[in-house]
Amino acid sequence: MAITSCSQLSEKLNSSPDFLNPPLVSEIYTADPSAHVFNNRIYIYASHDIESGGIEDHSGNNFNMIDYHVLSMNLDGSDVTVHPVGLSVGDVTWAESKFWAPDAAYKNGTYYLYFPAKDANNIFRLGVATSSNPEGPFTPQPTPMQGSYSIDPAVFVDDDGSAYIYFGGIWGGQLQRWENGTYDENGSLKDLGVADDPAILPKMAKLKDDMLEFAEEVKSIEILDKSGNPILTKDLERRFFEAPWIHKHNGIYYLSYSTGDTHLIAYATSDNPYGPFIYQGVLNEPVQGWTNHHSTIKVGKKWFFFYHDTELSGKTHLRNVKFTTFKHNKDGSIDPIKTYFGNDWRF
Ligand code: FUB
Repeated sequence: MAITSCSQLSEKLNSSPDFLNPPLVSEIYTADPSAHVFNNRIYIYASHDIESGGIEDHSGNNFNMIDYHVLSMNLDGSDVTVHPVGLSVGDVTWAESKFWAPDAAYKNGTYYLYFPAKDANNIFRLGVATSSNPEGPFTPQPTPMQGSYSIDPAVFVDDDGSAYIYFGGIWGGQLQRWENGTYDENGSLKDLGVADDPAILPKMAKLKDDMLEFAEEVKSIEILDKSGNPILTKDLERRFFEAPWIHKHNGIYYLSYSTGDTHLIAYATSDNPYGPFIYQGVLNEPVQGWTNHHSTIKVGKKWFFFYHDTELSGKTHLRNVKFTTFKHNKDGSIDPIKTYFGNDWRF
């Protein structure tokens, strides 16, 4: 049953002391929420988790999603709706499998859905599909975005209308296989987390005005510590793993991302959308479940943090989307969000 009002939200809150927030919907499993405000309503572009029998391993073999349903709700959290399928893997000629974390953007009357999928060669690419409605149905472009690879696209539209796509994820997300500029199945050893080398970095590119293609060569986004040194591969609690997201507050760009096997959402700041970004701290502590993936939106004066955990299923590959609020301190820092009070769920 969908949770449809704020009073239902608080009833659920009281019934599960281990969890700060209730699942947004329980009709389907949902994950990797990318939230946006369109037409005075919150739209959440999420993965649709399913049971596929895949065995849990380091390549995400248990995440075999095949379609997207957009979720939406009023600005006060009421009237939560699970929309019908917005895009199916079968509709995308180049895509074979693995509809992982999506995002969306709006420009000039069109809504754009950005998504990763594996192609016939088992290589992750990024696709884009368009619709005149925020919930779809979306019509995919016939080919992946040229020059795209890896997973977890997140599109940030700056105040001047410039749009940037951020993406990447190591291990199952294959980013380590692109370290030399072309696809190498054996990849880089850096992703193993033992090297003194600088860690593999998230990627970005400006989008063309049509929002369908990269306007420039893909660039790495530097993440540095406060002394200006690169975060190293072995620094598992700070190095980039997947799920990049950008938001802007008081003129500062905040890059937040998952640290993967240490299960944190970390954040780093910059005065430029291209970085370099300076590591600042933890944005979200571990949730229940292996993956931690999030987004942020501002509604009026309030900031909301969307995330997922596994409250409904207890299984890492069957997740449920939730949200809470957070604040920026006067100095721009953000206190770590804590949404799970059960035992630490770490490998
Ligand atoms: O949902 C599949 C993958 O799990 C996402 O792409 C990652 O960010 C992680 O949440």
